[in-house]
Amino acid sequence: REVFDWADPFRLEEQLTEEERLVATTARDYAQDRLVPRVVDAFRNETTDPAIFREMGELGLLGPTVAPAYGGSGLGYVAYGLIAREIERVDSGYRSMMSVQSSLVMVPIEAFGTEEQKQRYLPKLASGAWIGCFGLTEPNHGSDPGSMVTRAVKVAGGYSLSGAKTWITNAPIADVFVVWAKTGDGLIRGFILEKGFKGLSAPAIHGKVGLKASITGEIVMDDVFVPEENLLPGVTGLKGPFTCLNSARFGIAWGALGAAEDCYATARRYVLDRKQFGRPLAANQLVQKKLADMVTEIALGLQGCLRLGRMKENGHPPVELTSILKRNSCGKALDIARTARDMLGGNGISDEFGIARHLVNLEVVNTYEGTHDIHALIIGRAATGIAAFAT
Ligand code: TGC
Ligand code: FAD
Repeated sequence: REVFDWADPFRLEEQLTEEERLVATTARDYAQDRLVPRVVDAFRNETTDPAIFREMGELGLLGPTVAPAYGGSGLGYVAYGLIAREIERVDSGYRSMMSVQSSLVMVPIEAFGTEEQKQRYLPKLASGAWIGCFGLTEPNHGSDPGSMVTRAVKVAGGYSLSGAKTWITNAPIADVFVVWAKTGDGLIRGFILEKGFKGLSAPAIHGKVGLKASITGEIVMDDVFVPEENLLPGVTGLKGPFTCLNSARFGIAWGALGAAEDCYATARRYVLDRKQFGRPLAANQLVQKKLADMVTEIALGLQGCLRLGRMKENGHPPVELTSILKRNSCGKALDIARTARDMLGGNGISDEFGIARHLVNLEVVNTYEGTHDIHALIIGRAATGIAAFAT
């Protein structure tokens, strides 16, 4: 009979195209060879190496859904998911850096920008020469971005932006800022700001307990003049930022499972090697059940991600499918990381084994891009027709 593959039970690999397999191998080799050696130190010391963007850009890992005419690779959504999975197998912070650049900055410029904006920004973002960030969340408006108070007042030749965004990935090292603000008519519009614009600053937020290899900051705007040509003309309303989030949340659904796979593989190896009471920990029924639960959730979750990726490549599936998978992957990955941490006993607490780092990272991943419960409410609204979060 055919042999069970503990690392790929449903043979995801076989369901990929030749090109997708190549992308996954490229991303995995890069992540294992270049990111693994850096991650413990980066996490311990809260350092983010901006060179990572250029390295990823050289390998074509940035903007995989963006057209080659603008420097993207045009490989598609499954390729994007596979990249996220391989990078997050090492650390969610590195995936965060990549997915903000690819989905939250490049996607809106390609989808809603002018030809001039696409030519000016996308090739430099794709190569990693420029780093991007995405400002939606405000100090008093996180799950409810529609209530944002950042304002864009029309002035001669452009707009004057005032307000503050917080918890913004990449902000302190960003060259390009995609910022969402309300204009005089109360509509949300997207603006592209550049480092050095007068009145714009991006102080770092320190003291995070998770995602420490990825720098986070605020975006503070004090009457920042933004020329008319830096307005994203192609969209108004929450549809703008949510279109970007659809793409990033899809990547997170794959990425969180990459982190879960690393926890599962580490725990499996550990319980096979480690002996207590005269035999391997893996010989105990309780331990085997934990591994069985892990591989079941990972394998089913990845099949869901692949299915949604194919649907996205063939059309516009309901956005609630992304909520199902973002929520499921993050919640299940968190459970898996907690269980794996326990299976390593005291060693599970050491950052040398990576599991505790995945665990605290996944707490963040479960929160950003829509919390676990907010995605439940999005799915619940679609299932019932009643919006539980509306007044
Ligand atoms: P709602 O009435 O549902 O929608 C308003 C308008 O938006 C449209 N829309 C979407 N369009 C495209 N894609 C989607 N997923 C969309 N969802 C909604 C909708 O059709 C409507 O358009 P129109 O033309 O009719 O006006 O808006 P609501 O205010 O009721 O929404 C509530 C809720 C809870 C669903 C929403 O606010 C939400 O998703 N909140 C979560 C906020 C969030 O995810 N923030 C993420 C910030 S970015 C981030 O975390 C980056 S971390 C990245 C990293 O480091 O990796
Ligand atoms: P709140 O919205 O205040 O929620 C607090 C709690 O209340 C949560 O449990 C939530 O589920 C619950 N809750 C809220 N409303 C309801 C309701 N109606 N019913 C039931 N429960 C509810 N944002 C960006 O714009 N760009 C970024 O690059 C970015 N990067 C981030 C990086 C990090 C490290 C972190 C931590 C966050 C980042 N965020 C970013 C912000 C992130 O998207 C928000 O933290 C997230 O959307 C939640 O918003 P909040 O923190 O204001 O929590």
